[in-house]
Amino acid sequence: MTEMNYFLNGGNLYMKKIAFITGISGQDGSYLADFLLSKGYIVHGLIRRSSSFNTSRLEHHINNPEVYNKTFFLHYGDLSDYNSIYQMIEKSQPNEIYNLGAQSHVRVSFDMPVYTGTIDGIGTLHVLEAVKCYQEKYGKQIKYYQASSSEMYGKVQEVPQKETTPFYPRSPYGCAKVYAHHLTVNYRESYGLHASCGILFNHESPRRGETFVTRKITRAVGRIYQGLQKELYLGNLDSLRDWGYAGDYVEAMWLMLQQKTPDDYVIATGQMISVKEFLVKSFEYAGLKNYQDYVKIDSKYFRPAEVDQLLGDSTKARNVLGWNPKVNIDGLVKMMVDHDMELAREEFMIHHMTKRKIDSKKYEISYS
Ligand code: NAP
Ligand code: G4F
Repeated sequence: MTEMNYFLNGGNLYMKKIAFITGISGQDGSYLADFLLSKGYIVHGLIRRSSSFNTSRLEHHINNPEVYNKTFFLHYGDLSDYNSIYQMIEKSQPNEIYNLGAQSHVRVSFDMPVYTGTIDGIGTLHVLEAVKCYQEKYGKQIKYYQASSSEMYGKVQEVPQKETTPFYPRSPYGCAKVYAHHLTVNYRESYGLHASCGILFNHESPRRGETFVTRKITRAVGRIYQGLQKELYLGNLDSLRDWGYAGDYVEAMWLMLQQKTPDDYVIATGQMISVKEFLVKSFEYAGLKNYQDYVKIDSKYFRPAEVDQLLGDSTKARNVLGWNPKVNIDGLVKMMVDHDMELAREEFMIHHMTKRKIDSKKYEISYS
């Protein structure tokens, strides 16, 4: 234990809280790491071995010698590998675990159902079992957060959806998340784990993966504006989503683990718009009038079964946790388009400086 593990408050020395995050290199994991470090936590994260860099969202911590390997640590592991999870828990001795790691792309889960079930379903079981075994061995409680999803409501059984709404998943991803959700509730009820599920509706940001629809749109807006891309290929424009800001949603995860009693909470804005409306807002904000001039429909982006609409009722989280989203849909569009206009401007400058020919197809073709 070094002085980094303690903090001084009112003349007393306290141990810093320790958090362990799976999926730390993803959108939510990176915002959660920022949030917990700002609260004085020591943060450990699980990353996968990859042949290319997969830590771009964490570079501000990796490049900060005050933080890296002092209060912020990364460890190689995989949710499919129970040993790596258990060893990391023994090594980091966390007070809180946030299980955010997943194959999180719904369309891809139809192509890779077994892998998605293995990571999102059995991977969750690995983490829960490791927590249970660690608690039994050392008698120390670990609070557990499970990244459940509004995809579990699928073919929605009521509008809006709340904690008691029955699940009707429409994809291998949704099915795996339902399994992981029920496992978490079962470990809470069977073994007394302090385990909570956040049923989070879609949340986006400038760090959103580029194959999810909002980011795909805002990236294209920036590149079209700069003349780097001519067309944007999309699938179903009619589906409706309740989109919030990821930075707001990670606070809700933390709030769940600060409660005396574990429970499950819907986290959502309560506002729903269509993919088409998101398109219009993004193009108009950038000053590009007719989105129809650029958007083409490609059947490869449609799913075998679609989730037509998702609208969350987060009354419970607002009343019990005191959680409220700060960014609305227009604020989100502005944040993402502003960010991606700047990114495209930098890309354009590189083309300009290197006199590299612009190949718009490079940006237009993607797999998911
Ligand atoms: P994301 O950006 O796709 O991040 C997923 C993370 O999981 C990445 O760090 C990824 O690592 C990691 N991962 C993937 N496979 C793994 C494996 N086999 N072993 C260990 N780690 C693995 O997803 P996100 O948007 O941050 O979402 C976080 C969690 O919330 C996910 O569980 C997602 O299903 C759930 N969720 C998301 C939303 C949303 O709207 N964003 C809504 C509800 C629930 P790499 O970086 O190496 O790929
Ligand atoms: O951005 P999406 O891929 O998100 P989706 O499927 O709603 O899933 C996201 O939110 C879930 C929470 O509800 C998370 F659990 C999950 O991990 C993920 O973060 O697609 C949104 C909508 C869909 O209806 C899709 O069919 O946009 C439609 N869409 C239309 N064209 C497209 C495209 N989606 C993608 N990814 N790419 C397209 O070209």
